[in-house]
Amino acid sequence: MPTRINSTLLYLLNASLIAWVALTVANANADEPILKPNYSKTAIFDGETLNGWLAVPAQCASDWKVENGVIVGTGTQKRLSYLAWNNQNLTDFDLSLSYRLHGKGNTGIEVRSQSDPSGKRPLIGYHADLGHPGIGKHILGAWDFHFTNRKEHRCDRGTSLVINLSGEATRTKLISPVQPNDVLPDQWNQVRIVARKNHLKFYINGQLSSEFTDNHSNCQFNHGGIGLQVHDPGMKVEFKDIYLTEVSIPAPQPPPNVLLIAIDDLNDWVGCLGGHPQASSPNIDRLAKRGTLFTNAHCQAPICNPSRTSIMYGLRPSTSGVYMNAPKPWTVAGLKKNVTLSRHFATHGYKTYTTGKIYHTSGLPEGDFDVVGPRPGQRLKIDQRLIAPKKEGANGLWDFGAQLYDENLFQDHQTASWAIEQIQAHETAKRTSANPQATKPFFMAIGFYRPHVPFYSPKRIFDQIPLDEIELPLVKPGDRNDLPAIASELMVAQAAPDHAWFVQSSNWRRAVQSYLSCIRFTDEQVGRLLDAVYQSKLADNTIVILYSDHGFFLGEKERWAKQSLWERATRVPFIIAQPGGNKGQVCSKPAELLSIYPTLIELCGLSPRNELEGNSLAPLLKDPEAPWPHPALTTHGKDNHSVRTGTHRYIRYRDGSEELYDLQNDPNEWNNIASQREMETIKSQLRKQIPLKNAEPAIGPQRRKRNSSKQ
Ligand SMILES: [Ca+2]
Ligand SMILES: [Ca+2]
Repeated sequence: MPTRINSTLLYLLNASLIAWVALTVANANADEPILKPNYSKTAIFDGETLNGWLAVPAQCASDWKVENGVIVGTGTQKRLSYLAWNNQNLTDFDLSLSYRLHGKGNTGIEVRSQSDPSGKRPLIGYHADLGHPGIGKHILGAWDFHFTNRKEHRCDRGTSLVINLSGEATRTKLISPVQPNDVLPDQWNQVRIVARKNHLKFYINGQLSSEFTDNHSNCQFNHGGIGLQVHDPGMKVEFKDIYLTEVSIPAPQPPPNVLLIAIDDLNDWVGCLGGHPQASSPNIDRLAKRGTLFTNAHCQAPICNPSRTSIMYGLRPSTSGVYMNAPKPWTVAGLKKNVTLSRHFATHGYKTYTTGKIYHTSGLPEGDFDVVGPRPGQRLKIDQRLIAPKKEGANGLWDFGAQLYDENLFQDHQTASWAIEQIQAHETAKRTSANPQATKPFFMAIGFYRPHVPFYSPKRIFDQIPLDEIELPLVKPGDRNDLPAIASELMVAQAAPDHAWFVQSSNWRRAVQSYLSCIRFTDEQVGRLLDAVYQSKLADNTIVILYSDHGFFLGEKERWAKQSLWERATRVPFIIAQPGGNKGQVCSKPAELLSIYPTLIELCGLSPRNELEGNSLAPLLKDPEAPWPHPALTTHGKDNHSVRTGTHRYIRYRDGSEELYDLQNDPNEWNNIASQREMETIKSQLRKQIPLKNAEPAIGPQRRKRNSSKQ
C-alpha cells in the first residue's frame, strides 16, 4: 500500500526529480469484472485533505483544493494542471473514481504517468480523456498518448486499438461501448481504469469506452503514476471516491507447460458428469480431481470446424463467420492475420506440438505448430465395415462395433503414444541439461478421434458393456411438437441416419453400446497421457486442459449427432488442472470453451490479446462461486443462438422464433415454455446476451474463385 506523504513535503519536490524505479512487469491478467478479494482496495483520497497528492507543475497548486468532501480542480490559466498521486511506480491496477464536470471543459486521468524528460509537458503517459458530453468521441472516453518521442495514436471512444512491435496501429470497433448520452452533464459519473501489463481499459458508468494494447518495443510504459487533469481555463471539475487496487501477480517461473487434450464428439457421458448411467471414464474423472471440473460448460458451435475455430482463434462464430464445416479458418481472408492459440504461445518462447485432431479434418494452418505428429483421420484402411449402409446420403463414417486388430494400431492409441514420446523426451532433455532453465516450455495440443463416428473400439472394451444391459436415452413421445418449424429444419444432421432407421433395424442399442465403448477406450488413452505427465517431474509445472469440441445426440428428441442448440449437443466435459491450483473443485457457473485462450494467457503470463472474446476463467479456478455474470452462448448457423445460464436455456432463431427451457425442472428440455406470458421478463433479459454482430458466413478460397468467375 502506498505511504501517505505530507503534501507540503511533496510540494517541495519537483516531480521531475522523483526517481522512476523500473519494476518487473507484473503478470498479465485478463479483464475481470470484479477483482479477487485478496487484493486490497485503498481509498487514496481521504475526503478532507490532499495528503498523498502533489500538484504538477508545482506552480498550479492553487488550482486544487478540497471542498465538501470532494477534490475541486479549477482552471485558472491556460496551462495543463495536474494533481498527481504520490506513488509513481504503479504497474498493474484498477482505479475507480467519480467525477463531475460543471459546464464545458476538458479533463482526464493520466496513467502510468512519468515526468517529461524534455520538459514540454508536466507529465507524459497514457491519458484517459474526459471532456463534457457533446465534445466528440476523440476526447470523451478516448485514450490519448501523451509522449514526447512517439506517435499520438488515436483511440477514440468505441475503439479497440492494438499497436504492434514497430508502432503501427490497427483499430476495431467495440461491440457495445459507452454512448454520449450515458455520460451525465453536471452530475457524478463513474470512471474505472484497468491496467494489466500492456493492456489498458477505460470504462465510464460501467460501460467499456476504449481500450488498447501497446506492443511498441521500448516505447510502452509499464509503470508510472496517476494524475487528475484540468485542461482549460475557467473550467471546474470535481473528483471523489477515488479507490486504487494494486494488482501484482508474479509471473509463473519457470513458465508452465501446457497440455491440451481435445476429444471429438464426446457428450456429457463421462463418469464425473453423470450424463449416462453406464458411462465410465476413470481417467477423465481423476483429472477432474486434480483441478476444476466445469459442469455447465458449452461449446460455441455444435459442430467440429466452427467449434475448434472458436477455441483456437478465440472468436465467436458470429464474429469469424465460420459457422459450418467449411471453410477452414486459415483460408478465410479476414482471419489470416489472427494469431492462433498455439502461435501466441510460440511467440512467448514455447515449443509447440500437435498430433491427432485439433482442427477439423486434422488440417492445420501453415506453421501453426513447431512439431507435428501423426494425424491418421477418422477411418483407417485396416477398419472392417461392420454395419450395412443405412440411407442414401448418410456419411460413410456412420458405422459401429468392435474391431479385432491389435489395439496399438487404433488411431487414438497411436496419438497418445506419439505424445507420450514427446513428453518423455522433453522431460529427459530438461533433466539432463546443463542449464534446465533454458529448456523451452511446451504447448502440446493432442486431439483424440473417438467417440466420433465410426464408433469403433477394441473387442476387449466392447465386451465390457453387454448389449442386453444397455440403457437407452430417454425420449418423450411428441417432444418435437412444441418446436418452431425452423428448429426441426435446422437441426437435421444430414450425414447421420434417421432415428427411425436405428429403431427399425434394431441398431439403436448397438450404437449406444459402441459409443460408450469408444468413450472407455479414449479414456484409457487419456490415462496414458496423464501418467506421462503426473508420474514425472513435469507434474509440478504442467497445466492440463481437457475438453470435447461439442456434445452428441444418440436418439434423444428422435435425432442423432450434433448440429443442434440443445443441451446434449452443447454441453461438454471441460476440466482445467493447474499445478498449485485448487483440487477436486466443481464449478457450475456457465463456462465456454472460448475461455480457454484468455484463461491460458492469464495462467501462463502471456500478453493479452484485445480481439479475444472469451472471459478468463481464472477467477472461477480460484473460487468456483466467484461472481460470474456471463452465460454460455452457442451459435448454429448465422443468427441462430442459444443462451445457457445456470438455470435456463433460451434459443432464438434467425426468423425470430424462440425456445425456452427451465433446466432445473426440465433437464431433458422437453417443455418449450417460450410462449408462456410470464416468461417475457426472463426472455427479454436473455435476449440481451445474444451477440449484436452476426457476420456473413465466411467464404473460403474455392467459393471466392467460383464467385469471381461468374462475374
Ligand atoms: Ca467434433
Ligand atoms: Ca418438447
